[in-house]
Amino acid sequence: MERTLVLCKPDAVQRGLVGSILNRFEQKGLKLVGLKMRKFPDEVIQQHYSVHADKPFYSALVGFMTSGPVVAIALEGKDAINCVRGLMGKTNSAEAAPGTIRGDFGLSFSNNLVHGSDGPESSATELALFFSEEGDLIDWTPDVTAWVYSEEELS
Ligand code: IDP
Ligand code: MG
Repeated sequence: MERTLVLCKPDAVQRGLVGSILNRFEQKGLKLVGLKMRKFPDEVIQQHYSVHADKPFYSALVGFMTSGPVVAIALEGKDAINCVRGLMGKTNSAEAAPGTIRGDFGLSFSNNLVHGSDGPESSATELALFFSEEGDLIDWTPDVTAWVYSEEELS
């Protein structure tokens, strides 16, 4: 099982799409293990996007991500990182496939509704950054687990 970080960006919160977005992940069978709404401090967002610090869009990106509340979601499941990236769709929402979150709900490159970790290292770092307090992440087993996965997949 893998864990990954999703952020519902300020455009998703402002447009009232948090429930629809969370629903996609829950319907897929991914387990919700953390949920937090905050206006995250500049330093947290700067650190989160530090890999893009030398890009021309970096300051606009940080400005956008601190322009309003963000909802951070921690998800767990088989191959959760790739799974979430697939459900999100391509970075440029105008090009994202129908059926994906960006493909169904957006048209913008920058205001593209969601962030998802892109690998095991980034997911570990990002989860530690956004869910840093004791008790932020919950270990639990949904009763439906045995129906989401086969016995073999769970062993
Ligand atoms: P990702 O969110 O699909 O992983 P990244 O390349 O990691 O895409 O870029 C991080 C975020 O920065 C994007 O989601 C988008 O909001 C923004 N971004 C990336 N490239 C551009 C660009 O060329 N113009 C404007 N914003 C961009
Ligand atoms: Mg990225």
